[in-house]
Amino acid sequence: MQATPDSAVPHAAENRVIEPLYAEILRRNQGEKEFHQAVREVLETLGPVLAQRPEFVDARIIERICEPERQLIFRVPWSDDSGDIHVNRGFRVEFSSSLGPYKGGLRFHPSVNLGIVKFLGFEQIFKNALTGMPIGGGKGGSDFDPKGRSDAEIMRFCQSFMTELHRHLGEYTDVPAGDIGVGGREIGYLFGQYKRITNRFESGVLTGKGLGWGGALVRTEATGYGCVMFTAEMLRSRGESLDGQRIAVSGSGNVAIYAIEKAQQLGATVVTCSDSDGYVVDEKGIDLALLKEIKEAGRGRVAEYAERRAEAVFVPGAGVWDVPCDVALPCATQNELHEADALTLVRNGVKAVAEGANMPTTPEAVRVFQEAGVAFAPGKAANAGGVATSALEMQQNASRDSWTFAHTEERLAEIMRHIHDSCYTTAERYGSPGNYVVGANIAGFELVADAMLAQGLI
Ligand code: NDP
Ligand code: 2IT
Repeated sequence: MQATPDSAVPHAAENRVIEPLYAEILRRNQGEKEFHQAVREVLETLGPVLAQRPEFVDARIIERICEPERQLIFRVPWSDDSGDIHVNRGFRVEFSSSLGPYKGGLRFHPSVNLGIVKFLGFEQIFKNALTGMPIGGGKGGSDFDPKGRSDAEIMRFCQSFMTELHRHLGEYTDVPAGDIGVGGREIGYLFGQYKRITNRFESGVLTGKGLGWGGALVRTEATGYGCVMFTAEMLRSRGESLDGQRIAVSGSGNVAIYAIEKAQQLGATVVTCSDSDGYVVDEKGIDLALLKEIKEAGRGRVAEYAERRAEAVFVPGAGVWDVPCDVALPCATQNELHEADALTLVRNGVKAVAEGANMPTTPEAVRVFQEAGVAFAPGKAANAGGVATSALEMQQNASRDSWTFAHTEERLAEIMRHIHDSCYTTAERYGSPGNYVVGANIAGFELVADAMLAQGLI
């Protein structure tokens, strides 16, 4: 994936507080380009709030918020089915506990490194604040590649990973969940090992659990559903709806599949999905039952979808953004939608873009959308439904209760409306009406910064 080179904060020359802070962050976190990108995107929007709240500057909130409370890096040795030994690297970055226990997913993908975990953990702080739930920010994972591994290999890897990580977790301390490469199967193996080592059935220590042993209805669907609910709110504020819209989705994992499902429920036609081999275009609309069978049951590739469905075409080695659409939902990974893609989407008449993935749109592409008047929802707002429903899972675990699908989905819809409205009104209040990036960053930042002020210098 292409990343953005380090450079000074754009438009920040006038802001004498933020520019030296960003320079110092670059100096102290060398080579962590995705972390730099995520920090820059937040800092370049904070000028107006720092001008109104000088106490945040005096208390050095930015310096503190950009430095994780704790960073863990550990060895994960495991043996494959042939008895050969492998050594991977495990990470957990416990970024902020101002609003609650550290909360955020685990990613297993060969590209994982400290900079990627830190960008994800940093985003998570503000995202979790926006949900209005009592959760701090963290993220973790490993450079382990689960592709092509047997269930037994995945289990041994998860057991080795948790053998080290367990000492840092707890329902009041740090509560991981899934992300790329970590779904229900992995959470099961991780939970089993945690339980075995600690001799505690501590349901609230992980979220995304199976429904029979402490999991919550709607958690599987929540990120994709929430992203589409947020999109519907953005369109509603412009007097439109999703009904009849043509949608391009990238990715074909957990987030993409349930974004497609909710979009179809709301009357839209989704014409694409993808994986790292290429994309599928299906003018009749994605056959979701077939996609789920290939991806969820078979752990297969989207190319197989086109082989099995006459209406569909597979385009190898390319992204989906050349396909004309009204709404674009990037749901695969970071920096997957570039400036040239954004220009193509705008030329083709896109009206709204919502990030199901974390930071899938490069800063240059975000600017293209904003300058063209496209409604653009950053991931920390649009994909917050997943972690919000994780917090609902923790709530159910704490009260030893379980809620119905309908009740939980209504809670999710309420939360997404709340996030939309607080981003919208915050952007207006700080002089950038319609700018959800400004709204999300400032609304999330204020909540965390106020808690930090109240809790003293820690
Ligand atoms: P999955 O592992 O279920 O699916 C990931 C999808 O993205 C797959 O289709 C995968 O294709 C594709 N992908 C991953 N890495 C790359 C890459 N480097 N290049 C091209 N395609 C890639 O993960 P999720 O659906 O859970 O996560 C997708 C995104 O959503 C991530 O950015 C994640 O951080 C974010 N997110 C997830 C949440 C959740 O609850 N799961 C919550 C909020 C955000 P392939 O199989 O070929 O690798
Ligand atoms: O990026 C994310 O918000 C997630 N992967 C979900 C985190 C969670 O704790 O549910």
